[in-house]
Amino acid sequence: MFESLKPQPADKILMLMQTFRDDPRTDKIDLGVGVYKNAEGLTPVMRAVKAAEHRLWETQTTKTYVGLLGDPAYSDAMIDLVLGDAVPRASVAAAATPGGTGAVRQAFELIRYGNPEARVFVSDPTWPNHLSILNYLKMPVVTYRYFDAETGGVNFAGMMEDIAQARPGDVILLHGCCHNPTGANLNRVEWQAVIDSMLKTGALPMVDLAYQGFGDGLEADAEATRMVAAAMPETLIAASCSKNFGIYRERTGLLMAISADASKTPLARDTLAFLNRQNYSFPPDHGARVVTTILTDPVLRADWASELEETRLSMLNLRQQLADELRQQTGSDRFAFLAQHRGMFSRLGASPEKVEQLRADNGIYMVGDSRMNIAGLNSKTVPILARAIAQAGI
Ligand code: PLP
Ligand code: TYF
Repeated sequence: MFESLKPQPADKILMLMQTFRDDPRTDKIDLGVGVYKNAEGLTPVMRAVKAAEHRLWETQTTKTYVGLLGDPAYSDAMIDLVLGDAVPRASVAAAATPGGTGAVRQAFELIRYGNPEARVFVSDPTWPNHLSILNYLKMPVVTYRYFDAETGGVNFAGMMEDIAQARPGDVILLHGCCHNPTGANLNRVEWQAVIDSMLKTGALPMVDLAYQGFGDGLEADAEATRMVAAAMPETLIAASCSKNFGIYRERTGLLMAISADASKTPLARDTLAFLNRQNYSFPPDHGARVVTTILTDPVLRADWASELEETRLSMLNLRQQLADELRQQTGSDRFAFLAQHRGMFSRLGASPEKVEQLRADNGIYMVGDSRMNIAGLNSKTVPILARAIAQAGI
């Protein structure tokens, strides 16, 4: 049987990780995979995570199975973090998942299971795994215009035109904050217009929230998701703890399905449990328990939030520094959008040839679509990158 398997294209982002590792140059700069790195280029375990793990090690007496939906205390803590009091708790069904990707996958499965006709509208561009999983599940995909390469911002008029084509039951996949891969985001007024459009067409929103706390702050980054959830009769949310808790490899995510009223929640919850059982049975627990320990302990929570805030501000500083440096090096304002973008990523707007040139000539690694991980920079490498961009004539 194995000989009949077809080779699959590799994930470009993960492939780049390996090429970077294999590059012998000592002054190489990694702006590839979306992992936060501090000024020393390290991805440390957050203080509160260490403390929570220590506490768990001391107090945990069993590792027996938990439940198909994971620990209810984890769902409660995460629903509180993501949704605040935007919707009644009783209208939210939630399932722990292996990472945000697990939540995305389970959300797609739920959509396909509930409405096999549903088309999923995704931004152009979007995180490549959205497309890869949708194609794998043989779900119909429609792209909506999103990024305006001229301005580095959102092509909002194009987006509105495209999502207006949704039929009742179609799904609009939205990045809750810190759009991956572009870094360009909607403002509050634009979010409201998207909500009005979905109310008009009868489309169902699915929010992918992988970077809460990396953009404008923990509360501000959840605002759009909360607006959507409060306004729409039904909403799906795929949340990830990988980045904001720095627990990438623990695989910690949550899928939330918000119903119009609490009477629908038990069926949604049973379906989420059913879907977990079909795919991996019980979701991973360790990361979820660490997150719960942090979020439910005021001291750990405050320490976590403050370390996350430092992380966020360090990325904002790098953005500003890079935009300033590029203004000096190029004598133009055309990269000012870098300081407006939010989150880890920015799409620079360079051609694949120029991206390759930066890699070959300068050892600067960004994804082929010119997505840069801002956290891969530090105050010493910002001027090096700016000079290279200017010299390459980007
Ligand atoms: N969604 C988006 C847009 C992402 O960028 C990521 C990756 O970090 C994820 C979801 C899920 O990440 P993970 O599965 O590592 O939690
Ligand atoms: O976009 C990124 O870089 C992160 C990490 O298959 C990632 O979301 C990249 C590729 C992948 C899974 C995660």
